[in-house]
Amino acid sequence: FVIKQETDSLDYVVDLVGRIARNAAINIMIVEDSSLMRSIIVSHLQRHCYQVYEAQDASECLALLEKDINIKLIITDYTMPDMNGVDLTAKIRKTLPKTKMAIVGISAQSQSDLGVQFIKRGANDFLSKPFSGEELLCRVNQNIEMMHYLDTIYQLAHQDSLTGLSNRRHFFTHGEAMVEDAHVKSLPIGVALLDIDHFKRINDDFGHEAGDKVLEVFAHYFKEHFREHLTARMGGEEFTVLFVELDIDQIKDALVAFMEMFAEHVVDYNGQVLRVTISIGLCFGEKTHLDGMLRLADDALYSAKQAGRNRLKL
Ligand code: GH3
Ligand code: MG
Ligand code: MG
Ligand code: MG
Ligand code: MG
Repeated sequence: FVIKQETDSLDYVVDLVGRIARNAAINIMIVEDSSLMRSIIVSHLQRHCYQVYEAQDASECLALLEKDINIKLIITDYTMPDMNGVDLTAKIRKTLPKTKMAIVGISAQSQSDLGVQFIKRGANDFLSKPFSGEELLCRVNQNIEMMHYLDTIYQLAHQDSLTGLSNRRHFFTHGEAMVEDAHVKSLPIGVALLDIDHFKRINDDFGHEAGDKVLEVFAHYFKEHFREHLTARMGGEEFTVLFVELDIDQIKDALVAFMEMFAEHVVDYNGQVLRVTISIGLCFGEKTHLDGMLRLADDALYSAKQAGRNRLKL
C-alpha cells in the first residue's frame, strides 16, 4: 500500500512538472475591462503556469496581436468600452483560424444567446460570469489540448515520417501559391527533382533498413543545403526543391554542389560503407503552374538518367 502511494505521488509530480513545462510556453491573453475580474482570471491561469498577457479593451488586444507574441488562446469579455467581445472575436477570426488560436468568450450579461453569438462568430467556447476557477481552467486546458491535437494532425498530414521533410501535399499547398506569386511579380522560378540512382540496389544488396538509412541521411543534408527554399520528399527516393528569385546559374550551382558533395559522401550502415549518386532534372522559367513545371523537371530527370546518371539536366 505504501509503495502504491509513493508511486501515485511520483506519477503526480512527474505529471505536474510536465504540465508546468508545457504551459509555461503557452501564451494566453485575457481581454477584460474590469481590473478586478482580470486579476482573478490571471491568478487562476498563473496557478497552471500559463504565460498571461492582459488587455483592458479590444484595441489593446489587437495591438498585442500585432506584436506577434504567438498567443494560443484569448479569453474575452463581452461588454467593453470600445468594441464588444463578439465583434472582437469576428475581427480576430478574419486572420487567425481556430487551428492557430482558441477564443473563449465570457460575460455577466443575462442576454441568453450570448454564447451562441460568440460561437457563431468564431469563438471556441463561452462561460457565464460568475464561474469557478476550476471551470475556467477545465475549458482553457481542453481548448489548448484540442489545438495540440490539431497541430499533431497537421504534422502527420504534411510531414514525411521517415525523413521529417515536408511531403508532397505540403509541397503543393505552399508551392502553388509561391509559383503564382512569383508569376505575378515576374520573378524567376525553378523546380528541381532529385532522384537517387540505382536505389533499388541498396535495398536488394543491403536490405530495406539500409535503404531507409540512406534516405534519412540524404534528407538531412538535403534539408540543410536547401534550407532557404521549399523542399519535400515527393515519394520513394525522389525529392524536390523550389527556387524563387534565383537566376538559372545560381540554381545550377547550388544543385551541382549538392550533387557532387553527396556523391563523395559515404553513408555508414552498421559499419558497411554505402555510396550513392543522384540525378537531377530542372525546370526553370516564368511558369504559371507547379504541376506543369514538375512534369518538365521529370522529363529532364529522365534524360539525366538516360545520359548516365549522377548529373543535372535542364
Ligand atoms: P534509377 O536510377 O533509375 O532511379 O533506379 P532506382 O533503382 O533508383 O529506381 P526504381 O524506381 O527502380 O527503384 C526505387 C526503389 O526505391 C524501389 C522501392 O522499393 C524503393 N523505395 C521506395 N520508397 C522506399 C523507402 O521508403 N524505403 C526504402 N528502403 N526503399 C524505398
Ligand atoms: Mg466588461
Ligand atoms: Mg532512383
Ligand atoms: Mg522509379
Ligand atoms: Mg525514382
